[in-house]
Amino acid sequence: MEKQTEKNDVVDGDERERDIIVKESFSIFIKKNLLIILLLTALVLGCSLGFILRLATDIEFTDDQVEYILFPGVLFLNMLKVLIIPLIVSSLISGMANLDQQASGKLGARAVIYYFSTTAIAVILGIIMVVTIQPGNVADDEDIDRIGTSEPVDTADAFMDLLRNIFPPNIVEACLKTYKTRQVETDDMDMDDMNETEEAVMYKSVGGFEDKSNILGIVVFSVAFGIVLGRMKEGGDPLRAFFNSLNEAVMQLVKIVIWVSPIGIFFLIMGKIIEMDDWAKMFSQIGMYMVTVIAGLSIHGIIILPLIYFVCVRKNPYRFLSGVTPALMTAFGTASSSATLPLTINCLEEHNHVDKRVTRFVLPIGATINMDGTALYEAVAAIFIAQVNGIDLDFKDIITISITATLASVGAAGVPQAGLVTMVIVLNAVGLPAEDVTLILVIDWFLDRIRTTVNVEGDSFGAGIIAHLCRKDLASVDAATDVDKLPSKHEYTNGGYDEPTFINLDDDDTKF
Ligand code: 7O9
Repeated sequence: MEKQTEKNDVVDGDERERDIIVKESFSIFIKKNLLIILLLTALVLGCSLGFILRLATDIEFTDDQVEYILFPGVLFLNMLKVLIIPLIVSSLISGMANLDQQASGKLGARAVIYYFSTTAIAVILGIIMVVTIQPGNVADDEDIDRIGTSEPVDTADAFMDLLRNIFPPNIVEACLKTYKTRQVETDDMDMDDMNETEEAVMYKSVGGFEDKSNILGIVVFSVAFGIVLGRMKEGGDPLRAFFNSLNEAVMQLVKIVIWVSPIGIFFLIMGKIIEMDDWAKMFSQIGMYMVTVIAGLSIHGIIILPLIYFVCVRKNPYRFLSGVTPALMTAFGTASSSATLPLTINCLEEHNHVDKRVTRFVLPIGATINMDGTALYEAVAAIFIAQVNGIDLDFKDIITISITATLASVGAAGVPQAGLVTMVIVLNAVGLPAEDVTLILVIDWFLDRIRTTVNVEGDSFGAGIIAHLCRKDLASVDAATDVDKLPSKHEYTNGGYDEPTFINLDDDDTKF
């Protein structure tokens, strides 16, 4: 009898324990996924409400009203954007300064290899898609609405602007202004500094600073600063501590702003859907083009990038992706990989436990130069425009498009008003009519969201892959620095370094 009760007690205890475990794991599940649930709700609600307001009611929204609807979303965007400069400066400097020269060299080299190879794969995939689907041969130039105008671009000027922006003359000015050379019409008949176009309109290159942060300049300066700081001995300690602490503080702000993202994205998506032109008309005009771009981006994002991750890391890529879902959704909602950067860093560090030295180093650079989606898009768009105009491209042209589309995606952040400018550069390179970018602008706001999502996904996988490939170098940097800093053996009461906790960065937030 007694034994029985005892047994029951044990069973009861087990059940209670299991109950507690179930409840705990449920609350952990909700806690872990609350943001994703809120973001999904925001996306779905934003889309459906937008469509309902557009289609099911007769309300004609004025521009002012659309602006009011977008307003909370714009505030959210500002909250993200205000973090970017402090975030990239402190991340890059502290990331580089906490690595030794050898480790940062290896990390950098692997990052560059990853960026170039994935971007090249994206471009090739885009070209295969557009050549097989032939979206331009079902569409007729005359039938497509054109919006906006295209500005003449001089490729050499754009390239020199890029270099000028990489090496800014003043770091404070770089936070506010970017250098840009414009082509302005001129009546001046001095032939020396004029370029003649086919319409015999005279243009003259005029350069100057325009209001836009020169991110590329800030990134390059921060990397250089971080490398030098990493090589300094004790003399660099105060600055290292300062930038580590600044970075930690900015990341705390990021954690707060993240919780505003569902509200921001709800209004951004709803406003955009209300604002958009007649969807059916647009689809009938360039529907196949949309299908080609979306199919290419999907194959790259759902098959190729995960496959590359699996081959390099041998872990489930989709599980990795689920950790960065909030960043991917924000990328879709904001159409800006720079505004998404704070979330990307947070997701990779908090959910996927990617080494902080890797995320801090690789992600700001990835957000600036690694744009797989953009490269794929530009290649597809250029060949689409050729098809619409009935222009045959030979193999040499296709190679030129691949190279310029890759370079355009790398340099986009350094060229002001990049979207259009880089597209025009790709078109100019193979002699396609530059004013035809206006054919595809109608749908650009939508395709931009998808390619931005792929851009952010490429950056995230890149960080995961590089962290995996460099894990041994990082561990040896840990061992070298931390063993030095640890108290000598006799100060331990438990007898030494049995627990190599210093190698595990995940639960040591104070390390940097
Ligand atoms: C897309 F790293 C950061 F956060 F510092 C950073 C800041 C600004 C990185 C990049 C930029 C930046 O200015 N990027 C930029 C990107 C500028 C102009 C055009 C583009 C291309 O944008 C993509 C596209 O249109 O395909 C896309 N919208 O990834 O943001």
